[in-house]
Amino acid sequence: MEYKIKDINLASEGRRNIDWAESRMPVMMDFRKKFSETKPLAGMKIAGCLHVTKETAVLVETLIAAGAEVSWSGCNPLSTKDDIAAALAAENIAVFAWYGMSTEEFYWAIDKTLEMKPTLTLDDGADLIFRVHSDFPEQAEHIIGGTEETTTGVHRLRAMDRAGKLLYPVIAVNDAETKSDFDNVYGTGQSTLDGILRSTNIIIAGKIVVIAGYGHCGKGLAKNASGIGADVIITEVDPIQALKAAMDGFRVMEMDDAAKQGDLFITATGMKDILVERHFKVMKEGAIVCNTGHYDAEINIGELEKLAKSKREIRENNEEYTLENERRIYLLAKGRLVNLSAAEGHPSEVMDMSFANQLLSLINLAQKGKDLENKVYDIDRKQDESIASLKLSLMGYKIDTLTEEQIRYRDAYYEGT
Ligand code: NRN
Repeated sequence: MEYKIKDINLASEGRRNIDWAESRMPVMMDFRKKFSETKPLAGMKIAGCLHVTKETAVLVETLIAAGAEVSWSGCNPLSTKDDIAAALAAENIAVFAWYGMSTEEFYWAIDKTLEMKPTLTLDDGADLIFRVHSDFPEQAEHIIGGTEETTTGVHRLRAMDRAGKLLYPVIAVNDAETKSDFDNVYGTGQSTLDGILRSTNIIIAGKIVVIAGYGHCGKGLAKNASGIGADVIITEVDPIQALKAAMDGFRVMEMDDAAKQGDLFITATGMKDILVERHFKVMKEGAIVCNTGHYDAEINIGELEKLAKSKREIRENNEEYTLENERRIYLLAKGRLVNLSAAEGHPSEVMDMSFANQLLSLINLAQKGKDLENKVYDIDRKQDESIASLKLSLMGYKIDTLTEEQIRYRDAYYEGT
């Protein structure tokens, strides 16, 4: 099987990391046992474009156990874990991913995965599905459907759907409650701080931490940062999310004001130009800026470069910019999502549910995708409930169930207090 990775000699380290992830992903391992018997993905060819991490490897090997043929690329030039890519290649899996890809190499890798003429696509950020629509529309003929992992990707696909441009149906895996209420909140809340700590080793306690965006990711991040002693400021454009931040006890203000106060800035908006020239100009000496959104457009690096009279890499994933005003600003992971570029992404326990949604969504597409329209579909709530129930029982929890009488009461309208 053809593959292109950094170094096959990293395979044994990667395999140990995948074994570690498997021990923390009981839902996926339960499904792997079940579906390796029934092979619901038999005959399916899946092109995947999603961060090559130890958790993704568990998803890839489960898709294969369920009968699929798989070809994989990473969905960010700085997020591939080379030991994991090596471990997959050593299993004869077609993987085209390495840390530090150029933009050209990034799209070359996506195109390589399309050579298999997939029947299903799996995306994180919609770069693969976009590539099919822009460069290989004829491939849509044999693609039954696709799935999308992340908020930004779903946002882009819903825009395509509204414009009537989708060439095949897509399932919004991100919007499953057992994905976004866990991965985006608890996962991002922890993995972003993980990336920041690995690249700076600063103390968070006592620091003024400015978080741009109070969506699922920003909420988890604000809770975790304040939990270890940060003084959190939230910036937002949505009045409802901003009000929630205020009621959750966080300071809320415009970025123009926060820029003067912050010690550490984290963007989690999915929007471009959150931190720009006028903000860099007023930041304190030693301010640290990073992004945890999918794309690197949130911090305007071009404007930071313009203001700098010099720069150097002071630590791995940590660049020191010295501005004309002699103040220094530190940019982490070149403005790319810091949790996956400077750390290992979310912990396995939350990816267990995100990827269970990927797995079940792909099986649904394989079985019923041909009858769907070319639009964005939400996860069926039954799927969310089944994943949550399985996760709970595997964690050793039992919960109550409604009696027949209670069900009648719930569904009736005539019974009052
Ligand atoms: N460890 C991980 N492996 C991981 N952490 C976060 N993500 C990961 N993917 C594979 C993705 C989340 O699901 C990044 C996406 O942007 C987010 O939706």
